[in-house]
Amino acid sequence: MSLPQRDISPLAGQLEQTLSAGQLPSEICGWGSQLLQRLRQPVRVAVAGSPGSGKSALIDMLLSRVVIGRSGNGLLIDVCHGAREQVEIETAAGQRLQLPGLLAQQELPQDARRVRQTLPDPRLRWHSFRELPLAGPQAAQHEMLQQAAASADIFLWCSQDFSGAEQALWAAMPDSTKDHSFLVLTMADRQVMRGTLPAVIEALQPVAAEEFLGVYPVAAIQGLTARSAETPQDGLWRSSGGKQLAEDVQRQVQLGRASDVDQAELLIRQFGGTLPPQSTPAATVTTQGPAASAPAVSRAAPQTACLAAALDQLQTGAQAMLAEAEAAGGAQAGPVLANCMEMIRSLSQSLDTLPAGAAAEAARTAVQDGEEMLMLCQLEQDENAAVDAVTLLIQLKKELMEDPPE
Ligand SMILES: Nc1nc2c(ncn2[C@@H]2O[C@H](COP(=O)(O)OP(=O)(O)O)[C@@H](O)[C@H]2O)c(=O)[nH]1
Ligand SMILES: [Mg+2]
Repeated sequence: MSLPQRDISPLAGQLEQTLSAGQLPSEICGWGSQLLQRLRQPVRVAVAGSPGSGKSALIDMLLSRVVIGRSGNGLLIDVCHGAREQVEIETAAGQRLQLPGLLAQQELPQDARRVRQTLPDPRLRWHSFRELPLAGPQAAQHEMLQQAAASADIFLWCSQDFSGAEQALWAAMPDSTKDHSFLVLTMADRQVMRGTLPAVIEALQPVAAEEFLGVYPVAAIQGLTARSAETPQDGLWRSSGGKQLAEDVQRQVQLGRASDVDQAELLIRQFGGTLPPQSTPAATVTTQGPAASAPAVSRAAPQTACLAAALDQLQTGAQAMLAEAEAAGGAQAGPVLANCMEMIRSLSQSLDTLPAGAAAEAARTAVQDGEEMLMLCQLEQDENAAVDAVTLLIQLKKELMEDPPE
């Protein structure tokens, strides 16, 4: 479950101004520029491993749909946010081809060298994925990883056994990368069948504790099935190991973001700038005040007034419920969940009254997805589920505010 993320572009703008005012000591300047660059791009998640280690399946699972599939075997693949589903292919001859749709549906040219997939998935605004295939001589893999360390914030290392050769490659990575990375034991279902999983985990635990945030056994095919089924299957999502990994990666993404925001605010305060008005401390549920998003509502076109009202109601209602759910605990979960469901249905009705258009369509999809997630929450009926459900509403509101249907 993803938590709401605040719009940090005003803060980035302010930081840029502070930097360009030229009053910063030179040693701070480099740091400031790097910080600005990080604020302006999504957190970059690299999914690395040998061919066939299950990288594509893992990314598809995290995207809840088959995006890569079996295509692009052995290629470097970026999956990023974009207005439409599109595949950009770079060939060895330096050609660039653009094809609409998903990589999984494409026949790639023989000499394809790298691929960039764009998707209008709102989660990709906050973090992008890069599939990083590791093959060839150890020295070449080492070189590739060292370069990748500079262009990725979080690594998911995919392997069935994290062999000695892999351990040697990872040992040479910078600590700053190790501190934000996960060891993913892929194809865990096979190991479960063979009865080998507990022993493998036990053997790897010490190295994982030292070199990663942890070891995560994942059965990606099952995880994807759970996420993409018509009736979402929370039990399977959990038991596939996908839920834990997805949540922990999400947490890292947010921690990284919050720390960048803190640093930017510190730098601006220290060097004479004023912070943008909506600048509040780190991005958490409780710091998301209704005031923060109010201007976007009032900018909405008249025909979206009913939507704006619905969104406002969503925000107010959600926050009240969140406070209630936190205070009252499990006893209140049922009514809170029912209330969330009602709110999202009324939002869905408001969207139905909007004129047709790509943005309205995207909003409908977002609300539909939200509805599905809520169904998932309802399966649990406990305090966490209630908090998740309300968080989801706040997140949904945030998404709709960022991309309001015209
Ligand atoms: N049983 C099982 N098979 C998997 C899993 N993940 C991937 N596979 C299969 O393993 C093969 C290689 O996976 P792929 O994701 O293409 O590996 P990549 O080369 O690292 O991208 C494919 O046939 C997948 O269907 C899993 O969790 N369980
Ligand atoms: Mg692959």
